[in-house]
Amino acid sequence: MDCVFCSIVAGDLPADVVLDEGDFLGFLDRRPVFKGHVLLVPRSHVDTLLDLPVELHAGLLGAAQRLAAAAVDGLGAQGSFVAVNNVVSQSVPHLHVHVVPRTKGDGLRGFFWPRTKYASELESAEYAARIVGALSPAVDA
Ligand code: DGP
Repeated sequence: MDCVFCSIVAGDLPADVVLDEGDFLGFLDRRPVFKGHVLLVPRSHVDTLLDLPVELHAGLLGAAQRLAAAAVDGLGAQGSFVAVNNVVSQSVPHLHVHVVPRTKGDGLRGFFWPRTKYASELESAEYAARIVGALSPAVDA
């Protein structure tokens, strides 16, 4: 399969690796939102978060949490933005968690997430009900 992140995992493409552990690899995004922006990937190829096997759920979140802490402790960021694009806005179809260092006044606020409003409490309740109706049961890891 021709996957750029699989090539980085395999060592066939260079990357600035910051986390190299059992099931996961973390490396610098080559086009960072801010310097120190990390991409965290599972070594085994899955396209999106929806495809991630349950046994990797906790490990992925734990690694993302530690990278978010390292952005603060290592880079002096005040916080971070942790995000996953699934299909839409996803340019590389190998699951990757963005860990972006954030500091107040860095310019990202407002640009990234334009907000809307519900027309009524009935409409918001309808949206909530549709999600609840489609939600799969929790699975024990
Ligand atoms: P997304 O748009 O959410 O799929 O983010 C994909 C990111 O991957 C994007 O910010 C640029 C980064 N990227 C793409 N190709 C490479 C690469 O070959 N090396 C590195 N380090 N990052 C890459």
